[in-house]
Amino acid sequence: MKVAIVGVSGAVGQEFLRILSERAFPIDELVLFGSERSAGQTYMFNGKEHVVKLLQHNDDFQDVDIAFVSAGGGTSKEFADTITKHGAVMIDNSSAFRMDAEVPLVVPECNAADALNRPRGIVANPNCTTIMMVVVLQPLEQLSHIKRIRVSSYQSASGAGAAAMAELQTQYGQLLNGEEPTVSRFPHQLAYNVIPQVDVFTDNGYTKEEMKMFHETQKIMHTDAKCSATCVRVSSLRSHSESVWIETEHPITVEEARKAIAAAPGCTLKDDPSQCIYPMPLDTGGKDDIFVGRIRKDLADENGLTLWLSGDQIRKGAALNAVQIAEYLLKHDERLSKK
Ligand code: 11C
Repeated sequence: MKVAIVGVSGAVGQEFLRILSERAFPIDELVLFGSERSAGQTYMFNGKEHVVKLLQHNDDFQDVDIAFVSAGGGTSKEFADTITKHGAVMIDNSSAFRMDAEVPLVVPECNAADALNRPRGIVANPNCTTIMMVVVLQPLEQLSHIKRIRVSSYQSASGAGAAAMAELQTQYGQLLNGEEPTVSRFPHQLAYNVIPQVDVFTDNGYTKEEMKMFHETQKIMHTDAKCSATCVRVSSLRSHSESVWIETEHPITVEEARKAIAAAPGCTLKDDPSQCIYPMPLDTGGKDDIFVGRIRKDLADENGLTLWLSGDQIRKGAALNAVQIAEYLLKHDERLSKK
């Protein structure tokens, strides 16, 4: 099995190295690709040094079976043909192809089998905020169809990449020293602040991040549920959290919801308000599951349920989900399962 990582120097690229190693993903050969800035850098993988190659339009992907790509939408669009033309499966972490009708958008806990039908050779990995929510909503959808979703997100600096995480940490240091904080990765200072904007605004007053939650949720869950989101950047470093209200066709009790979430793959129930136990980003960073708590009836809607979730945006929100897609393909894809 020959595996490529494109964009290995970024926060998600680095997480790919850790997760592939931790999960003992079967790799005979690993090739790393990056931009001119990172070409020539070296990274260790399973005790062996690997040099980052410059991503170019050539035949470097000739024998690659699976390419994990996390280098931004522009790079994904520009290099998709180069990566897939010899048969490599491109698992793309950018938003470039997510809503393309010929590209499946996959969260294995919801729609793993969609990954088997990929006319363009591409499987898209959804937006992190969407992934976390659908992993938790899927078991509730089994109890009663979810008609409407309202969500407010609390997104950490990690969503904007490694440089943004560094900027947040630098800002705290600068402010402690009485210096003017450097602001370049977010529209405003993030330290000691919350910013009700993730990504840019669209014509309807919602941001692109909020519209991703609307459209991607429908595609992944094969549902007509409408999701209305307010996405907010907060000053946690890693792990996104979300406050979610759902309206279902029939009422779901809190106990039913707790039981379903506790049994669902990819979810951990952490819900004991009497002991102040609920998920928090400080605890969920570095973990694989999405943690769920504060499950309660919605006081404003008798068919409504409300809950809180938190999960590591770089792991399940990005690299882990992509590796799980690849693991599914190794088991079920006609060509890859024979390797
Ligand atoms: C953030 N969710 O927290 C974004 C990052 O569509 O893959 C991921 C953007 C995407 O800033």
